[in-house]
Amino acid sequence: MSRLIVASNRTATPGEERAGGLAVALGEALAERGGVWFGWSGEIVPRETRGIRLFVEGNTDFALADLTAAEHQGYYLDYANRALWPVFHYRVDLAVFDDEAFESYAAVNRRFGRLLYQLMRPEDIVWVHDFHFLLLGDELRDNGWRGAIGFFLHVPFPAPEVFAALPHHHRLARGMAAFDLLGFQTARDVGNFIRYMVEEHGAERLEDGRIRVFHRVIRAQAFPIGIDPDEVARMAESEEARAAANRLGRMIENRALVIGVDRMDYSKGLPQRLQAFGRLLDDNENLRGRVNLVQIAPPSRESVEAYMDLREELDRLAGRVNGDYSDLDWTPIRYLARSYSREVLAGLFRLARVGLVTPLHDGMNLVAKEYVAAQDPEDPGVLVLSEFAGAAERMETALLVNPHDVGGMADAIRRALEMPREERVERWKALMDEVRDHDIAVWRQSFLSTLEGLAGERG
Ligand code: ADQ
Repeated sequence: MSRLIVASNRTATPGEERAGGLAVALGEALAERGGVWFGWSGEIVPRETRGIRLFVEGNTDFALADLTAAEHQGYYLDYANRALWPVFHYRVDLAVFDDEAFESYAAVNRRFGRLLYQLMRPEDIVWVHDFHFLLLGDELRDNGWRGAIGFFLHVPFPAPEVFAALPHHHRLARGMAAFDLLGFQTARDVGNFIRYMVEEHGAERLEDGRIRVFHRVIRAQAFPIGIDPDEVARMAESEEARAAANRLGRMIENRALVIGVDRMDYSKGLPQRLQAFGRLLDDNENLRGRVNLVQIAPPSRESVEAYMDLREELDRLAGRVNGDYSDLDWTPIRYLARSYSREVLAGLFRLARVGLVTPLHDGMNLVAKEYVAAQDPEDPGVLVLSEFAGAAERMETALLVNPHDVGGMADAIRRALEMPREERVERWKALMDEVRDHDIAVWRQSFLSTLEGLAGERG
C-alpha cells in the first residue's frame, strides 16, 4: 500500500486527542498506511525564524509550517476567509477582493508546495484538503511531482457565475486542474464545477465525471462526508451527556427543547432561524411558555467585521423575541456564545425534540448527522434541515426548509413539535440508514480507493 500524504491548513495536534470525526478519519488513514500530515503549525513568527516543525506519532510524520504575520493576514485572513469563504458560500456581497491578498495566498501555496515536495517519495499518494490549498497541486507539479493528487473541497462549489466573480478565478481554475481527482460533497457541487470548467475554460466532457481541460484529464465526483454514528450514539449516553441534559432539563423545566448548534458564521442562517422562532411564537399562542430555543454558537474569526455585525444582529433578534414573550419563569431564546465538549453537545441533541440545521449554504453540515445519531431510537426528535445544506441531498425524510422563508421555517418547527411518535420513528430510521451508509469510514475509503485507481491508470 502506498504511503499517504495529507495536506490541510489545520491538522490534528500531535499527541492530543482528536477533536472531531474528520481528524480521526484522516489520522486513521495515515496510521494505516504511514505517511505525512502537512499543514500550518498554528504559529505566527518573524520571517527570520519561519520554519517547519517535525513530529512523529506512530508511523505518521507531522510537518507543520509556520506563517509570518504578513502571510497570516494575506493568505489566511484576507484571501481564504474574506474572499474565498464568502464566494464559496454565495456571499459575493461580503467578499473583499484584494490583489495583494491573492498574491500572498499564491505565495504561501508556493512555499508550502516546495516544503511538502521535499518530504514526498515517488510512490506516495497525495490528498489535499479544502479552499486554503487550491493552488497546492499546481505547485507540486511545478516542483516536478508526477504522481496522482486528490483534492477534497469541504465547502460548496458555487454556481459558475458566482465563482467567476473572483478576480483571479482563471488562476484558481488552472490550479484546480492540476489535481487528478476532485472530490465534492454533493452532486450539485460536481455539476457546478463541471459547468464552470465547460463554460469558462472550454472543458470537454468525457465519461464518468471526467473532463479534459487545460491539457489534462481530471475527474470530479461526489464523496459525501459523514460521521462515526456509533461514537456519537455512545457519547449521547455518556455520563457527561446525561449530566448536561439534566442541567438544561431542570432549567427549561421539561419544556420542549429546540436546539441549534453552529460555529457563529454568516453561512449558517442564524438570524433567519431566530426570526422563524419568533414567528412561531407570534403565530401560535398555545406554544408560548411551552417551548425553548437554545442556540449554541461560539464566535469564530472575530477579527473579521462581518462576524461582529452578525453577533450584534443575533443579540438584537434574540432581545426582540425575549422582550416580547419572556415571563417570570420563562425566557424563550437562550443564546450561548461559547463552545461545549462533543459529549455535552450529544447529550443536548438527545434531549432536544427538534434539531434546527438551517444554513443558507453549507458543504455538508455534520451537525445534522450528529443530531440524528444522538437520538433515542424509541423516541427520536425531528430534524429540520435547510435544503441548501449538502446533507439535504440524501436526507429527504428530514423536514426540509428554505432558510430564507421565515414563515415556512416557523411552520416546520410547529409540525416537528406536533409530530406523532410513529412518524418520528419512521423518519428517523430512514435518516439513520443514510448516516450509516455514508459514514466517515466509507468517505475516506471510497475517496482513497478512487484516487488509487487513478494513480494505477497513470502508471
Ligand atoms: P463546519 O462549517 O465547521 O465545517 P459542520 O460540518 O456542521 O460545519 O461541523 C463540523 C464539526 O464541528 C462537527 O463535528 C460539529 O459538531 C462541530 N461543531 C459545530 N458547531 C459547534 C459548536 N458550536 N461547538 C462545538 N462543536 C461544534 C466545514 C464545512 C461543512 C462540512 C465540514 C466537513 O463548512 O459544510 O460539513 O467542514 O467537511
